[in-house]
Amino acid sequence: MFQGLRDFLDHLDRRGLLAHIKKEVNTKYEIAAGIRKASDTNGPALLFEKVAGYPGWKVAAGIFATRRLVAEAFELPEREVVQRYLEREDQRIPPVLVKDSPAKEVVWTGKDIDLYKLPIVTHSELDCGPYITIGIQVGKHPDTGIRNVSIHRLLLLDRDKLSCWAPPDHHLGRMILQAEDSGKGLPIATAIGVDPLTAIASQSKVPMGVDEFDVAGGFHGAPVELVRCETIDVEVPAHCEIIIEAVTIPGERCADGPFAEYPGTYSETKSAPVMRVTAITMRRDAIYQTGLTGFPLTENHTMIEPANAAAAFKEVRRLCPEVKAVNITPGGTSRHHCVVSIRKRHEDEGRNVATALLAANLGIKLAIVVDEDIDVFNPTEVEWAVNTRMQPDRDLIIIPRMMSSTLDPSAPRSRSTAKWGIDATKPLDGGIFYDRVRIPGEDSVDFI
Ligand SMILES: Cc1cc2nc3c(=O)[nH]c(=O)nc-3n(C[C@H](O)[C@H](O)[C@H](O)COP(=O)(O)O)c2cc1C
Ligand SMILES: [Mn+2]
Repeated sequence: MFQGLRDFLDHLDRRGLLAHIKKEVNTKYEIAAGIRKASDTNGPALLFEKVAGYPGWKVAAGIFATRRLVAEAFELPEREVVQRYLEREDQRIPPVLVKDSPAKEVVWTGKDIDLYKLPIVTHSELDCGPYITIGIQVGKHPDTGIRNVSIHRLLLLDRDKLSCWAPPDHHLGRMILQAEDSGKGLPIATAIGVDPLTAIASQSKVPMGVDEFDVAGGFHGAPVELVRCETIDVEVPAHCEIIIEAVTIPGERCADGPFAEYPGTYSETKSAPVMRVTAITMRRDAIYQTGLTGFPLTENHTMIEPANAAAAFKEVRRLCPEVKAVNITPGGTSRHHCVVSIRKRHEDEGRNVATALLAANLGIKLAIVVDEDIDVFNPTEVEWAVNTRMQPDRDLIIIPRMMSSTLDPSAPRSRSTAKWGIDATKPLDGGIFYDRVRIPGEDSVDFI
């Protein structure tokens, strides 16, 4: 279990999964290009030790650049992450409040607040500016006071001003609008450099009214330690690196975008809430953290994938108790394509599973159902099943016009898409013509 980003970096270092970059790099594109390469080559997490224009600062980047790095946060092999996620997601442990935090060693308030002193990164070619991309935002519901934890990009607007891209279909966006209805700003704290399981728990699909720190506690098997902010009534992880305290300005909006989004394409310019920073506190030797969103895989895929796979698994389990494995695949942006393997007991069970996944409002656009002998994580095996066990006129299901959460550029209207399901399971009475060829002893060869 890791208390903060630092412990995790040490762990990655010991495992040979952290590259220390001594070459001086620029915050414009160069750091992001490094993350791009790490993701594309299944490479290590990155620690940039010399950043042009920001003497003394280190930037941790691509900490979740690959699925393997996410698995390291759970200290598990990649294939065991979803099962652990399913076991722990509902074993909630509430956080505890502590008095001291190293992230209070330096305190900037009033005229000392200056976001330009942080090494905030510009990521992709057409991005409209530098964004804080991987802080966790903590806010409290204006009526219930229940905390919400999530990740939203923040565009740097001024020394003490940031945008916060939190649309109303996300809990924080809804809370901003609810506070605005009564003419109030919403206090929002951004903690940069939190422990990895808290960052991943922020992506859990729990309903509004569930504090994601409780989920993080379940993942840790112990309560997350929180500390109070200096100028707003919000608590953040005590072992983080940097805390940005802010309040949204009711009614104020700014242009946000273009921004390289998770489909691997750009989002149009949107109108985002603006917040005023009331304090910045940090460790004396704080490490800044950035993450990439863009063409898959990036951290906006790897971090969200376990939550999506766990949700899909639960959905399938409702109607088919013999679910073997679920893969929310990278090419479907870790959101929209799902491959599931089942032990089917009825000829048409695969069709029910596919349509249930498409109807479940999980954002799944394509559901492929295969038998238990197919490894859902192996694209060749899945394609083989589609080739040898599926006939398009019989086994393809197309559902026109469904509501969906998607930034898919091919969508005919915002948040609308057609969906498709593929039943690539073999017939129950298929006999040896459908069986996968095997050679006795193929699993125990010891001479090569
Ligand atoms: C690296 C990363 C960046 C993200 N950026 C945004 C963002 O800018 N805006 C947004 O609405 N969601 C973003 N998300 C997704 C939300 O954080 C996620 O959907 C979260 O579960 C929402 O929390 P909620 O269920 O409490 O609304 C991002 C996720 C990750 C992993
Ligand atoms: Mn939430």
